[in-house]
Amino acid sequence: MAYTYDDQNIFAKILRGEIPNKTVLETGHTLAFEDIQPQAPVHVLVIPKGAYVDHAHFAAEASEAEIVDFTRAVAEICRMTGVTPGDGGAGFRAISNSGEAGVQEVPHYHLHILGGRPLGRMLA
Ligand code: D5M
Repeated sequence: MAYTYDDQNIFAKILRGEIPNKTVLETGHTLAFEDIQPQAPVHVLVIPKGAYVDHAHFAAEASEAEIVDFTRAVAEICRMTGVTPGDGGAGFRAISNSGEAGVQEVPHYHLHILGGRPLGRMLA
């Protein structure tokens, strides 16, 4: 599978510092910032710094260091924002919209972390 990455997407611009963001956590390979249209009291977007379109692209082409860094950053953000179950939090949901049917608006891989309120049973 060949992936085409649009380097003019809004998260690429955030990574280049061309537009501001409210950073929650930055690590070597990962950036996390507040969603501009929050759907819950905690709504953080986690993105790899590398140019990946979606989860499949990231899983196929990112290095193990990038994948480990991203995965651990997600856990750290949940801890920092107080949503981790068993660590004082009531739980969270992590969602990655992918492609047209998934209504992915920004073509740079991102995980939404939602929490801080009861999220209901259904995903969509
Ligand atoms: O959703 C993309 C998400 O990205 C959506 O929840 C709004 C958010 N967004 C868009 N622009 C910005 C900026 N500039 N800062 C922070 N958050 C932003 P998806 O459908 O998953 O692609």
